[in-house]
Amino acid sequence: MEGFRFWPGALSASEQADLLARVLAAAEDAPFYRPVTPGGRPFSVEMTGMGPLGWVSDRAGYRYQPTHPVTGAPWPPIPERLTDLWRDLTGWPEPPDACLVNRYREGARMGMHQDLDEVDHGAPVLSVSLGDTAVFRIGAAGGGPTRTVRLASGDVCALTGPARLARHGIDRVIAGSSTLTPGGGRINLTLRRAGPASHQT
Ligand code: MD6
Ligand code: FE
Repeated sequence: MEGFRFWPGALSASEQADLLARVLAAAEDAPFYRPVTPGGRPFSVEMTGMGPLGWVSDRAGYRYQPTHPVTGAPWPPIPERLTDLWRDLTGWPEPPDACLVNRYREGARMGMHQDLDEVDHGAPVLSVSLGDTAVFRIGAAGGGPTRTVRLASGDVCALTGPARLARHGIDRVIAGSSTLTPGGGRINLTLRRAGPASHQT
């Protein structure tokens, strides 16, 4: 699919371990929590975030906000390694202002969706996978056939240009496929430009 970019093995084993340690340290201040859909159904995925804005979902809807919904504190900063990766791989002129952190434990999955809550749908979304391999499903924004891509620990992919509004989700996570995460499971990081570009007001 044009605009779907994939960099398998972008992060070495030591880079993965270093990044995971930084994310878990951030999650001590901004703990993983389980959001609910606007209809009140709990997600099977646990979430937290880093950066000026974080994506949240609750009875009031989906949105980005500057504080953690449980602690009320600002989100911790995005590690520099991730903003460097964003710059090097996407070439986007502005740094990411949100990094959503998804944690998949036994049986967690994510239904097909489009990422629509960002102001500028022209900016890419960059995804970094850590831990167990996921079966990622993707299809065109307007519907039709879908295909799957396995996302293993250290793989990076992006939705850019014509694929930015592609429908996508996680069918399942293959338990035991990686030993990176303590207690198993998968952590996915998605870097975004959520708010308006800084040259706009
Ligand atoms: C996940 N990823 O990999 C879920 N969104 O756990 C996403 O929802 C996603 O991988 C936008 C762009 C890339 C993604
Ligand atoms: Fe998404």
